[in-house]
Amino acid sequence: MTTQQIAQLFAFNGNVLSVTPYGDGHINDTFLVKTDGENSYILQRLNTQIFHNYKGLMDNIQKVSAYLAEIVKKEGGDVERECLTLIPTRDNKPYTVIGEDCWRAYVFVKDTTVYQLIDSPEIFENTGEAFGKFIARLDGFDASTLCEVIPNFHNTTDRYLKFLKAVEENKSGRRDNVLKEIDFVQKRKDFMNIIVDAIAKGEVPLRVTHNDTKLNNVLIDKATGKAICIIDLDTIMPGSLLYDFGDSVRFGCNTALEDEKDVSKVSFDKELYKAYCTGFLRGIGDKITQKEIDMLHIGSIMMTLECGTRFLTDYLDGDVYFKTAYPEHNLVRCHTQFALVECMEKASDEMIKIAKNCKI
Ligand code: ADP
Ligand code: GN1
Ligand code: MG
Repeated sequence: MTTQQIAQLFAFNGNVLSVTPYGDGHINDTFLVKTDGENSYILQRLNTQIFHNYKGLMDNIQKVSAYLAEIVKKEGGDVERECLTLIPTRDNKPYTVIGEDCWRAYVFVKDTTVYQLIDSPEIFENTGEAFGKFIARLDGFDASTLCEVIPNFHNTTDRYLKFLKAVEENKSGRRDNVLKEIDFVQKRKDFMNIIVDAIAKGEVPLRVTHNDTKLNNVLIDKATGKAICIIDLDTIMPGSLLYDFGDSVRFGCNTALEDEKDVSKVSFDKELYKAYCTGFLRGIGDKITQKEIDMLHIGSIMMTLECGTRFLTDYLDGDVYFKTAYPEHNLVRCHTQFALVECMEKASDEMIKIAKNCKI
């Protein structure tokens, strides 16, 4: 079936005029559907190789979106712009399965943009506030009703073991190219246990978290610069706030793109870090604990190290997880992440001070 035919299966208003590839996600295939009606729509093919339990995933999204929509409604907000709105199929199902693929659709939130790179502290502060608020709003949501879409997603102890397995198996035959990178991770083996251990000891709480808080997963209103809608809810599950905070910092405080080939362009922007901390702490309000504030810099380094290690693992496995545009793409991504880890390690005393001073 063509994407045009698949689009016809959903209860869109108006006739479908065009279906074109859209966005920069690494996992799903996203299309923009234009119609002769008032709205445009997002059509997505979920990556079922990664999201085996797409039923559980879609249940999570429905529950969380409905919960958030109620809150936004009570606060007098605009639900269609501030929340993801799923469009059912014409036979009223939340998604449709065609062969091995699962397809779903959302209202396209108009007059917004996403950033791959940011240099405006103000917009980044707004983003931090939106993600902080997102966690605060979900504070009362019963985490036990959510399925764990990808088990051990941010369990960095487990990520380290998976990395070792990939090194050992060397499925791609590329191991000898990356001995320096392998050593980089191995030197940080103990560090990778810090958050996992803190959760196990009850020092850091498990919450309902987004788990994929990079900048292109939040829609920014073109007119106001406000971060109005958090998208890509596929990985909503119990997790730590340190993961959500850290992943935004990983992506947003890097002065280079995630796949910049010239690593000398990578640096850690402290002004943007301060902006994100300010916004995030304002958004989350009193829901954050002192221990979490004290560990925000660790979350940032951890998510960057985890992401670089995942890119390296995928490179060793033969590029089977992340979408790649050319053979060394995962290695290029790994290099930007490891360069950023080094910058953050050097800046960590300042990062601690910044978080302390941003506390309200
Ligand atoms: P992936 O999981 O592959 O990253 P996303 O759900 O993040 O997929 O979608 C990819 C891109 O599509 C986003 O970065 C954003 O630019 C755009 N997008 C997704 N949903 C919407 C929406 N409801 N309204 C406007 N743009 C959207
Ligand atoms: C993937 O789907 P997308 O592009 O928003 C990945 C994240 C990584 C990110 C790196 C389900 O996010 O975990 O941090 O790429 N999502 C999944 O850019 O693995
Ligand atoms: Mg995304």
